[in-house]
Amino acid sequence: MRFTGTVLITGASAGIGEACARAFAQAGARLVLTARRRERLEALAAELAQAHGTEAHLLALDVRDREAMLATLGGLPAEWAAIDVLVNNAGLARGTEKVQAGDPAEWDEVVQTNVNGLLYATRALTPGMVERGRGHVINLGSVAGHEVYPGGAVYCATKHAVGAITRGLRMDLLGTGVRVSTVDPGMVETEFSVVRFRGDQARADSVYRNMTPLTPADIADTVLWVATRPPHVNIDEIIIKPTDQASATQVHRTA
Ligand code: NDP
Ligand code: 8X3
Repeated sequence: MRFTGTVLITGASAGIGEACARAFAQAGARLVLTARRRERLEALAAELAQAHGTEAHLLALDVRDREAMLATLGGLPAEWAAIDVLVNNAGLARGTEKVQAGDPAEWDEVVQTNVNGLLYATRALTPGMVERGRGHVINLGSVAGHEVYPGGAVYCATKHAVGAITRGLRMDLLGTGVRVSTVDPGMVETEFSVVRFRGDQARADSVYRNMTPLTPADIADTVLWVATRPPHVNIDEIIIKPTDQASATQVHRTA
């Protein structure tokens, strides 16, 4: 698949965001890569420049920082300002505690990242898309936006919110030529579970034990496919799960 436009990806330093950067680079895109860990973005950009001659603009940004997000993404240098695709990917979960035992500071982190951050990027970049009469917002939702599971109330609430924002934004942008999609994965092996379990690698590994999860490249391939449909085609939403997963709580394991 070829794609020669400019793509801005939040959370490009790891997992699905990093894989999206690789997929779009291979397709021929120019990239604006954002995350907090600048050194990871620098290493990725150097690798993609070498492999594909990819041009990249790097931004160390915390998506929860409203002022920085609006000012930085709203004021991109002229040669990077015309974003064709925004991939709203930065996100996380924290723990699986019941609400009555949860940590409100962690709820703030999850809600502010998964919901507010997505809204700030969208608010900063969609006016330019409307002005140009084209553009595409692709959100990373989740099966957690379609189901709720024990210990997942807050994370699932944020991903339900991503689904609602996706649908509402599509209505708001109707008639502008700007497309809005959500790609909603099940289990993908990334740093997601290490982050969720606060650095406990063994617990994170157990999530994917004796089953075959999706890879970040599987999701990136889907995001690239969504972005490369003809301009009159809007893929509203895709749910993509491992063959070994039937629902958020039903996973086939070989042992
Ligand atoms: P990773 O933990 O591997 O990557 C998360 C990315 O988000 C990192 O690049 C991280 O960058 C960035 N990020 C997190 N918080 C912030 C912040 N405050 N500001 C800026 N960037 C931030 O997870 P995944 O790749 O798995 O997750 C990507 C998206 O996919 C998330 O929205 C997640 O909810 C969703 N998803 C994941 C699934 C899975 O099973 N893995 C399934 C369904 C959906 P840095 O730390 O450098 O800032
Ligand atoms: C991540 C998948 O099932 O851990 O969105 O919520 S799950």
